[in-house]
Amino acid sequence: MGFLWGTATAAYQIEGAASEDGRAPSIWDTFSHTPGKTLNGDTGDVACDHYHRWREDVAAMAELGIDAYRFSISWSRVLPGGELNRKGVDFYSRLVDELLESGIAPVATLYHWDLPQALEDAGGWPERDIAFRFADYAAAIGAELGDRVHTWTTLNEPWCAAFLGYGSGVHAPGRTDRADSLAAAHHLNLGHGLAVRALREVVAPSAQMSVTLNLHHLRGEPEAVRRVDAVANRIFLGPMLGGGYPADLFADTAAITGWSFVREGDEDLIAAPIDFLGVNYYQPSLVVPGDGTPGADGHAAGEGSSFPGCEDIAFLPQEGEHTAMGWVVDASGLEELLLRLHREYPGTPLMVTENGAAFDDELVGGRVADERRIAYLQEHTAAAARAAAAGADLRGYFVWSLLDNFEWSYGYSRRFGVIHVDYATGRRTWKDSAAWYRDFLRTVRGQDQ
Ligand code: PNW
Repeated sequence: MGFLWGTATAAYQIEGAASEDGRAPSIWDTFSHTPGKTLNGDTGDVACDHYHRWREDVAAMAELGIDAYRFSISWSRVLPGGELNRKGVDFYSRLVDELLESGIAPVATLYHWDLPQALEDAGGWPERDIAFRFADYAAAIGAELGDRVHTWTTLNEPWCAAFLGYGSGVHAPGRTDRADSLAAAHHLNLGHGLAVRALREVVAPSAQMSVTLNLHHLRGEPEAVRRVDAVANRIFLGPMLGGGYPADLFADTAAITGWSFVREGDEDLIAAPIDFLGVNYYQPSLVVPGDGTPGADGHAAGEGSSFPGCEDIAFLPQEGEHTAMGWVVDASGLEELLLRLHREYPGTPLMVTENGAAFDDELVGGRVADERRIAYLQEHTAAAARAAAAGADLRGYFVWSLLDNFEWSYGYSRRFGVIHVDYATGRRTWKDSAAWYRDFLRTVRGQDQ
């Protein structure tokens, strides 16, 4: 497998068809339909209607000339009541066939935050049982697609699932209990390890296993950096890459939980070997001792905390250009992050599984002149290349996102796509950045030969 250039999406953000062909509700259906939870009350009911327009979307990917497409599978579409839903599985099976016929490698993520609501009703990620249900789901879908999908990612950004979902509550299911959020993180870790093992039993022996983390690249006061690093990064990196939980994490959060949910043997299960680590990067963070103002972390302020034990640490605004998310544009953070991983976790191949930016795009006369996005992608692909040249074992880079889509609690107000979507009609229009990416890939390939 050579270097993979690609684009990424996620099921709830693009598919729509929320109650079609036997799909059951997920926590994001419930959350987005709860007044006040998403901007303008936006939901993923229709989204980009990718469920019906997938053929057109794959054709666009072929025109872009990407090597690989990173998408996620909706758990509640394929296992709505615990039994395999043939129509739901067939959707992904057709998508995978079309990708392969177009010469595009499918990179499938099992969990991009859309937990079946029935499993949340049974307690959700703070309950241990869910890790085993997740492994059952992995085995079931792996048996269906494993002959054709050779690259698998268990979880997308478990930090967001645990701490935005159960800590600050700005993501589904919108719960705000710090002890629960730490238990959720552990059960996501456990689910990951169990799913890797379950997949290995049913998919091709050569299949690549991975997990994707949104690692926080931290700068600032060293003790603040250490503490945020523990609960944002090493809480996952440690156990998943075989080093177990960091001792400072347990000490820092002792007043919140006694971690009794970590049982003997769990760390061995979580450490199931993976073939590469997926890294999602958008911006660095600047942290210093602070007064614990909620929302000081630059994320929307919920009632709870998205960094348990770090309530007295402030996330400072950073100098420079900002995207429509309010995120600073700083590609040096990506280079430094990749080099840190190379240093601290040697021998773990890396893949940038998401990188991109939302800007206030305007569709004028059939064109979106998104030169700031082009500049962002140029700077970040260059930063990734510098890290690779300095020794990081980088295996791929995926732009977030192929299409404008449902940006979680921001609804449709934030546009990350290289392809513009008119939500009233579903119509797709290439932004200038899509043409840039196509030309960039042609140039890169020319240099490879
Ligand atoms: C990631 N944060 O989300 C997700 O994987 C995508 O689904 C999403 O559309 C994309 O990045 C852009 O936001 C994140 O608060 C959400 O640090 C929040 C954070 C990071 C990533």
